[in-house]
Amino acid sequence: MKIGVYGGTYNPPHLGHMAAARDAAEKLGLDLLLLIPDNTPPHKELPAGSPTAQQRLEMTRIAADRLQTKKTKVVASDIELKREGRSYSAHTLTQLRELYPKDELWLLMGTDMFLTLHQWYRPDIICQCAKIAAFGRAAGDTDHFAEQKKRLKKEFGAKVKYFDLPGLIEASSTQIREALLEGRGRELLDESIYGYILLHGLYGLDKDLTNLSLEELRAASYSMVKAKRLPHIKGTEEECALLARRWGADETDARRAAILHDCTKFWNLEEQLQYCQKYDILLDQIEEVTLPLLHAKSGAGVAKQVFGMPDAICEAIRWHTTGKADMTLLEKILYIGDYAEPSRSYDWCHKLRKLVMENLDQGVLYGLEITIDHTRKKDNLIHYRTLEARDFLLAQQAADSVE
Ligand code: DGI
Ligand code: FE
Ligand code: FE
Repeated sequence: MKIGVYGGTYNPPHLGHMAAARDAAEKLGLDLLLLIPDNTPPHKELPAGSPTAQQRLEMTRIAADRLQTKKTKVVASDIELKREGRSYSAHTLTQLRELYPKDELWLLMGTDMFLTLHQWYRPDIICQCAKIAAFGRAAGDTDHFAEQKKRLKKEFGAKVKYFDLPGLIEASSTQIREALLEGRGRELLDESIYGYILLHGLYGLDKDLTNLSLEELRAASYSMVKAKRLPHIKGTEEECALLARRWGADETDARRAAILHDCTKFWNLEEQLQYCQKYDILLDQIEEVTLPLLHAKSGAGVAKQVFGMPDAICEAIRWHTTGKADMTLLEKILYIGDYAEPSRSYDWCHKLRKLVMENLDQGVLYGLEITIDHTRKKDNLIHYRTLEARDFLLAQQAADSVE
């Protein structure tokens, strides 16, 4: 296996880091890339609003998740945060060598690091444990690289590869922290990492979370989920906006409900249950043991507690998985927008998409029937609210046909 090691303070991880990581992974053909936030020395005074080590790790985890491809698995590693004191690459690489005795290790670094590598702590150990991959940040950087490569080879037996990474985003974390203080800089960050900073009020950002623009709400919500769910959330937002226009609901409310509807989807059972207990969210017997149903309840809670959403939106989120009898227009739109959104590709989606534009209730009924059918086929318990929702619409239909 080819393993890349890319360390940094990641305070915060930004698009420059991400572009370098992505390009290097591709150029080197890495199977695994480890992003390793370092341990800032404990005696160093950190400015107010600085993230904790755990928060830097969380942001690095988001970056790793966004960088993952079919070819390269990307993981944020806490190997340096777990070690006391200052982080030395020589120690980290020694540890990684033991963990991966047979694999090829590549230490990734930018221009400044590469040109000073001989002055690091124990460059001999570093060069024994890993090959060095240096990337030039600015055009012309690699001009100086040949000389340094020769020196490292002669002194430490280093194996070095270097390359230009054209289009590498020029950014430094220091610059970004300063920009964030002045309300700028988000264009230098992945949207979800900006969302994390917003949500946790880091680097002096103290936005009122109950009064976010749609753009900010998206960033905050996306920061809570994995990359693989983003196309679904974006698709649901567009489908709900379309349905809101078609059926005369408030489009912004429909968007806000969709943006937040799955924000707690990746919480595990324990996190779900703890949250619901903390905020007195009552669960029935089926919900208590059925993880896929809980994100609707906790999501509604977060929409209220964190983002101060109005009740109509929270209720739509609360009922988006099971549905219920006598749903409001917004509740129906989110319930069925979640199914009909364009990134889903089941064979029934095409029919559903047409149906919801012709007759919303018929569309909702169709969605409920599909859920009941699927749940039964998997031998799972069908939630009684789902059955009530279906029966309510069937009764309404029967009454309509009598009139
Ligand atoms: O969150 P999404 O995947 O976008 O969609 P969703 O909120 O409708 O959740 C779908 C999941 O919920 C899927 O795994 C099936 C499950 N589910 C929905 N209704 C029921 C159910 N599971 C059980 N056991 N019983 C239900 O009635
Ligand atoms: Fe959901
Ligand atoms: Fe969903």
